[in-house]
Amino acid sequence: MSYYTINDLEHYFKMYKKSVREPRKFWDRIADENFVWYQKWEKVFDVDMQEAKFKWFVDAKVNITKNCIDRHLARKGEKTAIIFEPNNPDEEAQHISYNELYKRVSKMANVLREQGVKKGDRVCIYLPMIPDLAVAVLACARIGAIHSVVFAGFSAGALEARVNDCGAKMVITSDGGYRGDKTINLKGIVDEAMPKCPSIEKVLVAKRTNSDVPMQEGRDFWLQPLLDKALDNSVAEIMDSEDPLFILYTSGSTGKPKGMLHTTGGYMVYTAYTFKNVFNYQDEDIFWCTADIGWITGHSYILYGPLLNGATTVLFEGVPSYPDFSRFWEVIEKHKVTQFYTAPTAIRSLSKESLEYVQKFPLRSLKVIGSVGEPINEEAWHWYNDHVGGKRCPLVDTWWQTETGGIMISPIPFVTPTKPTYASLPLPGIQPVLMDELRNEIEGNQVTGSLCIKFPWPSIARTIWGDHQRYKETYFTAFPGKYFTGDGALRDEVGYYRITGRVDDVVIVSGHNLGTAPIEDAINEHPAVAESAIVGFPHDIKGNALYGFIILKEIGEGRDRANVAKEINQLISDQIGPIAKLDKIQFVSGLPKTRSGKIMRRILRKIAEGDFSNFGDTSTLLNPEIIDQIKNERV
Ligand code: 7RM
Repeated sequence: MSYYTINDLEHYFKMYKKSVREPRKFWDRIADENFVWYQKWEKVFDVDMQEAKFKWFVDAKVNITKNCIDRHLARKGEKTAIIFEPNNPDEEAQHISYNELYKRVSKMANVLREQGVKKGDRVCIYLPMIPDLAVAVLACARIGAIHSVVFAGFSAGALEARVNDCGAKMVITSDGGYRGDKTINLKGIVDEAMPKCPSIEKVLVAKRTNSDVPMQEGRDFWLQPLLDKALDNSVAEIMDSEDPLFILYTSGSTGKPKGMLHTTGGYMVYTAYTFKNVFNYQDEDIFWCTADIGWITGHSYILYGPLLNGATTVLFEGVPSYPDFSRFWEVIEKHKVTQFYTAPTAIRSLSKESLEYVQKFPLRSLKVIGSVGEPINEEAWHWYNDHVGGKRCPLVDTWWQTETGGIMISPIPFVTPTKPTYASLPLPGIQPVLMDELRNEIEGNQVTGSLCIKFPWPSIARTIWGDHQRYKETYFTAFPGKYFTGDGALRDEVGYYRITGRVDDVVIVSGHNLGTAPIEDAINEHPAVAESAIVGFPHDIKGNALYGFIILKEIGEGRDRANVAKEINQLISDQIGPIAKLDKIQFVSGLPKTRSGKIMRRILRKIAEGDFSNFGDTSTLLNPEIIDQIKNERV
């Protein structure tokens, strides 16, 4: 019986039980049989949930790029590792083989070493979604430098904060980047940030747009000439299993972003294992995850997970709406993509467009489709399942976090029956529990509570860079001895989980605990509503009242806003109860969102309260200009 690959439901339950009863044996076998190690571990893990200390594959020695690249060369050297699909469909796609990837990563690793980067140094990577980004990430891992990828849509202020928090020594960027019909002046943004980044010694600049950019003598270097001179083979650094691999910043509920630190051995084992099973990856498959590498989904499921399995992974530079709304479907057809992994926000926005965009393409190559980033609502689930998956591809709704490193709760395609809006069952090794307000574990089914994980898993983040206390307080204090996810969840009659949203998205109105998600679901059923976000604001009598920010679709003839507002409250009354009716309704043209589609509710809360003094860190917003607009039109 295979340990690595789960074949059917019975096999899943067997593996799951084994992983709970004998976690050491379970992870020992997976790690032992599927990776190359310089030296094996003394102990499978050494963990302490109270102190938030975790070690996996203790004292083992490994290099993750040996596992991502070198070990595939003998049998699959000519296989395509990365398909680069440019922003502009007229530009030719690139197929980078494992042999080629080895050479490119080696050259980059040699350049970094020559430029003075050493094991343990932090390197900030601020690049668009081009092959140099993948190569730079892997080159850092090859030499033991800690990469910190900053999404190329972030501002100079966001870049500066991230560089300074981790004390990066180098920035790798490009002259510019393409996104849809826009170009972004990345080097200009770096230049703006650098005067306030004293730790930076060098800036390496890749060419993408060939735009004219100023280069500062002694600090800035064009990457290509350095690569041209470098040797195309390299020795991988021997890393301890617990040596840091990367830092990735994620926004907290308060101002300062948290630099989540992931280490080497456990992250490697868990991302590889989950990629293989959650996407049912087979040798000839072409896998496409549309996330940006500046996000954990890109780290784990564009780069590390696929490459660890010797897969072919698509790296897409563009956006779903350029040159038109059929771009995703056209790319699936063009490269015969077999697994497609995207976010509900993309699905929702594409489902608002004409069906012709997707129906033009048969999409017969697809076998599995996936979703990640937020709860996928019923309507979007069905649209995705029917029109993209053709009702024949299992839809995997994958729940996980930057902090968890890899997918935690998800159907396994062709194994776990899917159920709309449910992430379904935990993967082997993951022990979710639901907790009540009194910090007691809620047993049984058909219950809701705060989602915690009661046993560590290999890819759990090890700390917040430079602030272990904050790490402990944020994740291990609310429910002692457990990891608190911050999400609420429901467990149905068969034990399937549905993630309902962040638990802080709850408002107490006249003593009633109201989750904002079900209210939003009710509102969204109104035919004129495109999207909505509900927050609470202080109210003299009720304690809190509800404020709704609502985006309308084009309003048809004979419909006015006042009527729509009335109808919305009627819908809420009917579906949830009059207690959940909105006191204030503001129609807006957009909501403040992060790139992965998460609404930044703390901003809406502030606006609803009428407190415009300090919105905290807004650098991760995709559309910061919306704040002023919403503020000015506050009701
Ligand atoms: C991978 C990622 C994490 C938060 C998480 C949830 C929400 C993610 C789902 C989901 C419902 C899902 N990392 N979330 N996936 N909610 N169903 N399948 O998104 O750190 O950026 O965000 O995202 O609230 O806690 S993240």
